[in-house]
Amino acid sequence: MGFALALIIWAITLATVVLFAGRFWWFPEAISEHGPSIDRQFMLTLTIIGIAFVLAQATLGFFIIRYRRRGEERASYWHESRRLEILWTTVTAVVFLSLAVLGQRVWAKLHLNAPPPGALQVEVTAQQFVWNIRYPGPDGKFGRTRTELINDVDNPVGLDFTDPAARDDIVTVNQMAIPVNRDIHVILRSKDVIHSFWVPPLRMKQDAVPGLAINIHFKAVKTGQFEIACAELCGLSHHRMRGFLSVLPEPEFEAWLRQRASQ
Ligand SMILES: [Cu+2]
Repeated sequence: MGFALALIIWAITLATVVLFAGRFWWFPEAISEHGPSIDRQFMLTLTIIGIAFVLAQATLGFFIIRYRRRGEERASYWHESRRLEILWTTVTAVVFLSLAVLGQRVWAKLHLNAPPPGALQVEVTAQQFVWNIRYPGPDGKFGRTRTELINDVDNPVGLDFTDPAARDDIVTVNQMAIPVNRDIHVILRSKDVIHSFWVPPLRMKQDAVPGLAINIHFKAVKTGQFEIACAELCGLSHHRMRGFLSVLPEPEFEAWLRQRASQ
């Protein structure tokens, strides 16, 4: 029995390693400037915990065989080794804290630093179960909004058209376009419950919280069509909350924006 159990544990360990190392089901290609540093951090963490996992499971199997029942066991009395306890607690803490500090650098650069000056501003307002995307229009200023003007048919963010700055604002539903190679500053809001703005190829995921305007920034360096998923269970139709992100060359983006403005 001891042998069989050890072999099963080793087989599961091997299968797990093959699944991860073979990358049969992996992330989509990163398209943002910061994406590779997130992927590097992920691989570093995965490699270190992978080694710890394999060592722990290999040792577990070994002990199961080494100390299996032979019918001649005798009870033994012993006390834990304080030196060993201190050693492995310290090693685990050092590895864990180092990884946390390294990861924090990447995260803080994105989430704690202000968006670079000149970044294109886009407001994303989540609601059950769509993404409302707003651009400030030619004046570069978001116009005033009032909650009592919100109307899901033709004014989803409640633009107040008595404010001249609001008249040229461009609002789309589930369709977001951004220019490639330019800093983008997204102001994230929610009208009802907590949602989460997630574009996997951007390596960017951020909760949208009612009552808060959360600022994130990123730069896409590859063009293409991508999906905006909601990564926070937000209601019965959460799975249908799906937007589209087009990363376009600057002239095409300008044309896209002009076309939206004329609608
Ligand atoms: Cu949602």
